[in-house]
Amino acid sequence: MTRPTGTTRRARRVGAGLLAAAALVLTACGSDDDGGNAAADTSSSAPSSSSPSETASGAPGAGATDTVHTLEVTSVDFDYELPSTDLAAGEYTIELTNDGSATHDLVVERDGEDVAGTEDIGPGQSSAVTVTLEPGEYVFYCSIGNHRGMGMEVTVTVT
Ligand SMILES: [Cu+2]
Repeated sequence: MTRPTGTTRRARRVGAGLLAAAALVLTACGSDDDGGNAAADTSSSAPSSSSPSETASGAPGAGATDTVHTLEVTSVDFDYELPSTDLAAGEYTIELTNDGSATHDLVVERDGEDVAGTEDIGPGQSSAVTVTLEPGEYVFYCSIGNHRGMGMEVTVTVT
């Protein structure tokens, strides 16, 4: 009983092989017909020059990830001056320059938590701090004395 079954299986395999061979022949015939079209596609390789555009579109995205923005902030007594309070999310180097006559710093606060801050700097000095700003609301404030209460705080919206 075992041998006949094996024979049957072999027969089926042969049959499958023949079908596969037939399929290969059909495929070969089909590829011959496509040969002409393939040649046409090759000659029209000009449109494939669109690949550089794909590279170009990919470059800005990769660059944006690596870019560290510079945000120049000036502290005066008792306020901050900065180019904009609406920032795009990303990594920033905040450069604080003290144009006031008192010592100041700049602390980056989010949801009541300090996430970064510069050193305390005297008049004419500057200090930088790098921070990653995610979409949300931040407050830049001065942690010296009661400067924050005197108005040295600014809300920054990151989108
Ligand atoms: Cu201050």
